[in-house]
Amino acid sequence: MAVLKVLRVPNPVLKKKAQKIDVISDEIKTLADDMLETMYAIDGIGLAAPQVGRLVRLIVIDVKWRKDTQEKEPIIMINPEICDRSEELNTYCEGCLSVPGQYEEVTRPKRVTFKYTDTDGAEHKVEADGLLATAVQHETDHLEGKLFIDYLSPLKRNIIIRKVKKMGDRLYEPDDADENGKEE
Ligand code: QAP
Ligand code: CO
Repeated sequence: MAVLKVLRVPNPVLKKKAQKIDVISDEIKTLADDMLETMYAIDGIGLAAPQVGRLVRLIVIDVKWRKDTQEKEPIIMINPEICDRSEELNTYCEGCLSVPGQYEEVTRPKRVTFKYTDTDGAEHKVEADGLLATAVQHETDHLEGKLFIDYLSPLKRNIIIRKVKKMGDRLYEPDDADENGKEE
């Protein structure tokens, strides 16, 4: 298992469409495990393969994870697909490991039905609302090269990209920001 490097905006790989997975190889299973380890290591609840530089249709989600209790409920989804979206909408303040330290409200369908294949090759169909519904939409967007900041105005988006660029490769723990001083 390994913690992988997470690409950040404006890395062009994040704008590319990911390819369907035909064979659930050991390589794919290892990638999924590494993505989970990466996600937990940097406090995420969702991660898509393109974020670690792999353009395949694989996402991991754990909306149950709590750092304090170490409670985990990881879901690995291969070739996830949203089948149905509710007309009712919901607004959630979203973040993304590829857009560290930045959070903005995004409005999406409140409930979705989605399907995916698990690492044993079994198909699942799930109806979700709440955080899981938002997370699945956010992560499947990554497979289409779409980020949550693409729902914002170009002005807001550019400001966010500039801020992330300025962070360079630094980690985004609050302590880090303090050490390096000067916000502009
Ligand atoms: C996507 O996002 C998501 O900026 C997953 O400094 C977003 O895990 C699903 C994170 C909203 C559902 C609702 C972001 C961690 C994690 C940061 C994440 C940061 C540290 C984001
Ligand atoms: Co994201």
